Amino acid sequence: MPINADYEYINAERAFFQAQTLDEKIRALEEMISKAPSHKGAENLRAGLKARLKKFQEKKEKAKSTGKTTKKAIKKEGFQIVLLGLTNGGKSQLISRLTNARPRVDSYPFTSKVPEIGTFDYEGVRAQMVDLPSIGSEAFDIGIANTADCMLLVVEQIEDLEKINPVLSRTQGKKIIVINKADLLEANALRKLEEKIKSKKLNAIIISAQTGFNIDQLKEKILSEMKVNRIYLKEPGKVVSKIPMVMRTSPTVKEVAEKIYKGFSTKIKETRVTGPSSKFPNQKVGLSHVLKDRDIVEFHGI
Ligand SMILES: Nc1nc2c(ncn2[C@@H]2O[C@H](COP(=O)(O)OP(=O)(O)O)[C@@H](O)[C@H]2O)c(=O)[nH]1
Ligand SMILES: [Mg+2]
Repeated sequence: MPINADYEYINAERAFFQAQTLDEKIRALEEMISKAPSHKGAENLRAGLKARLKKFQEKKEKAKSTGKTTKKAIKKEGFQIVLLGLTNGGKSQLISRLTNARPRVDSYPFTSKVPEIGTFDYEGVRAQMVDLPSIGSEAFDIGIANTADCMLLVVEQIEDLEKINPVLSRTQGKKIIVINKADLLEANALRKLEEKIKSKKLNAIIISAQTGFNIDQLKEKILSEMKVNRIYLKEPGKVVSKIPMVMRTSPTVKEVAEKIYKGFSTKIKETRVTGPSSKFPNQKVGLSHVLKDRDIVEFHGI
């Protein structure tokens, strides 16, 4: 926030972040420019705003002349996780931590112009991860987030959520608040932030995309939010398969058997289960038994 930003400017900025169309954004930016502080210290701010307005206007002209939008098509394949946040929050840095994608990480605002895509691959679960352009940038498009299974709201402070929440009205996936740049906090501030999360009952985690602090905990959280069910198969007398079957809802033994034996599951003589859904290891269960995440299933007699 600029020095001595007054109330009208803050309002205009809020309108800008909530704007969903190009026209609304242009209007809000014009308002921001007219309400921006006029003193010398805010020169950079005003120049930056004008440059952004110019870009939006150019984009509008382009859209008019070609008659189409500049959306990049992203196919949803299986599970999808979307990164959302304001510019500079650390989304690009985070997707490099969590996936094989290596987008540009930059302190210059609005670096990411197109969505970056990577594969999140953790404990047998694969998901497509999309790093969207920052909210407020001309390239931002909420469309993809509306159908995502999980959203990571990447922020530097809890207050940033006020600018993110308004665009989430049509999203359906689980939301995890990811408070980044923990490495910049002193122990005391970190503890206070943790307390705030607890008292407000926020589904939040404090991380550092740069140092890797709490990244494994974040990965676990993503898995538990997506409610994946990993079913490991074991052939009698052999070791457990390393790669699980991943299912969205808790499957029955019959559903798993049908996936493997396609129409022949009735030939199974006996099923043994070891894991969270079994009362004891190697429990004998029927076809209607409901399995849980991380169960090991062994089919006999087929
Ligand atoms: N100190 C610190 N800086 C970070 C962290 N994550 C990202 N940054 C810095 O924040 C700036 C913006 O990061 P970037 O990933 O490009 O943000 P984006 O605009 O949300 O994609 C860069 O200068 C990064 O080096 C972090 O965990 N700690
Ligand atoms: Mg980025």
